[in-house]
Amino acid sequence: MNYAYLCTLIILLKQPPPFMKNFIYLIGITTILLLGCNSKTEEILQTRPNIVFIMSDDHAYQAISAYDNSLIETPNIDRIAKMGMLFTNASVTNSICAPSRAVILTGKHSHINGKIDNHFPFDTTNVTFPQILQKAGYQTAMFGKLHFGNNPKGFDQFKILPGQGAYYNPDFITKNEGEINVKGYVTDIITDMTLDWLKTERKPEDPFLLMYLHKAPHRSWLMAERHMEEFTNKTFPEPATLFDTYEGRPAAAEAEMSILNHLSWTSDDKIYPETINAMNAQELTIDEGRFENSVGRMNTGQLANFRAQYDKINADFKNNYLALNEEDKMRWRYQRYMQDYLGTIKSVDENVGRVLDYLEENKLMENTIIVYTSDQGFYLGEHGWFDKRLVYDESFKTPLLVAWPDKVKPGTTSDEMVQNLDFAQTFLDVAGVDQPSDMQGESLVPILTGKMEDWNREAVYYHYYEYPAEHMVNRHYAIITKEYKLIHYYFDLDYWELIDRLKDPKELTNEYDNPAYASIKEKLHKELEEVRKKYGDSDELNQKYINTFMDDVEKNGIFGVNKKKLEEIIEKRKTNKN
Ligand SMILES: [Ca+2]
Repeated sequence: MNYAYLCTLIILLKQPPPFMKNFIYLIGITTILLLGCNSKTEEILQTRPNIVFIMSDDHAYQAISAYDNSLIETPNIDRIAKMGMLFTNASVTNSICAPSRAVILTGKHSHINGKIDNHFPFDTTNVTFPQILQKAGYQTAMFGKLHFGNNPKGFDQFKILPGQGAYYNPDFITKNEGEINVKGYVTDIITDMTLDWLKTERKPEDPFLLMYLHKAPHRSWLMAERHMEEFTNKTFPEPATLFDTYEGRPAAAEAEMSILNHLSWTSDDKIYPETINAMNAQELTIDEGRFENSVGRMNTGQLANFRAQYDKINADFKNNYLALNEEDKMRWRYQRYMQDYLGTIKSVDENVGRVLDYLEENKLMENTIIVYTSDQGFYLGEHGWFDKRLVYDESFKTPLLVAWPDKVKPGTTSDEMVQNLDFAQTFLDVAGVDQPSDMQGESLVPILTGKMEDWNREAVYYHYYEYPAEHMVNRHYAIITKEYKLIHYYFDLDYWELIDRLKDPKELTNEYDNPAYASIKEKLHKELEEVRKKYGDSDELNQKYINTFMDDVEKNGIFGVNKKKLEEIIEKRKTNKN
């Protein structure tokens, strides 16, 4: 009996198909007993863990029942927390889609990996952790939304949505089949692709990295047909800060993320262009393009099911909306927003359940680390907002649930300040692969396995760049500890905010000029300078990124920005230069 045969037997023994189980088990045990185990076979027995990385797009932790069940029940996502650890202070370094993904893949802050905003494509000369894992013998696959402006490197298989992708009948860019169109609902399709890969392409002899990435619940929200009746008839509790007046926080006041004023009537609220035309009211604008790109993609059957529910909403809107006062208009739009946003999450939860079931049924749970996260959080009416970007908790924090049987104690919680910056090194650590010294995160394995003596982080760094752009959130950087946030808005506004996280968890008061916080302020300023130095960020880099962005905006324009405001910024920049 040769060595290769023995290896095959041992591998089969570890993950046997059910019908072969007893037979192989007997032969395997006999073989091992006859030949004994040398060091090479022991090495094979110590197989490296599989990694299943599940990420949704814009999934607020407020919409996961393991965190908070006042809006929705997510029993399947919650299974991961029950099996493992729920992080209550997990955050991102830059709360916006593609930059977050670049941080996750590179283990480097935005100012180092260069992907600071959604505007410019990702620099593919960056080394990513999937490339390293692939070289180390991992089988790698990615399905769903990447949102990078280019294709992923280091994957044996991928099927990704172009850009934001579509909810209905989406197109995919694939590694081996070119661009394809698939009929159906995007969350179901991404899951079908994932399960299909697990069933037919996964090599049982290799450990694998599977990135299963949902488009949902990204705007413009379109839920699966099967959830439309239930969710369009629900009423949700309002957040306490729905009517925030932004006192003492000028950047928040300038942000264009108001549910009342900045959602699209057609694509977000699903008010049909014909309804708006019939109402002939100045406050209602038609965004035909966005409507066409979302609802317009439905086929006849899908559209009939959609209209069966949304016709009633349009009738109610037409008959009642304009007579409401401003507060009630906000309430109406908040309910409309929540119904559709949470409706898309229902199918994410169902589909995560399908993948967990498969892993369980095929004995893949035991040696697999499963992560559920989002590329950042999202405002669900807090401060009157939808969207993300600002360093306030609902978008700065992100859900993070990690299961790893036998390694992570089931049902545990951690409030450590962990970030999306840490994923790359965590996965390399899990795989037993060297972590490149220029990565800037830290492995979360000590926290996961209860070795807290190896973890001592007390603050994290945040930096948001995309301005002037859609939603008009000023550029800002910040240091965040468990107790405080010190934030500098530096373009186009220039001022500081200090938030007392424990006293003011809703983040409504800027304490920066409050004398009671003088010594805390001083300490935080010092720590902020240290953390910027540690990560290699600086005012010079800020200026470099402003120049690159504004030079391009002045030449090519930018989508979704108020023309007058943009001209003001350009004019001010010229004056400052001279
Ligand atoms: Ca996102």
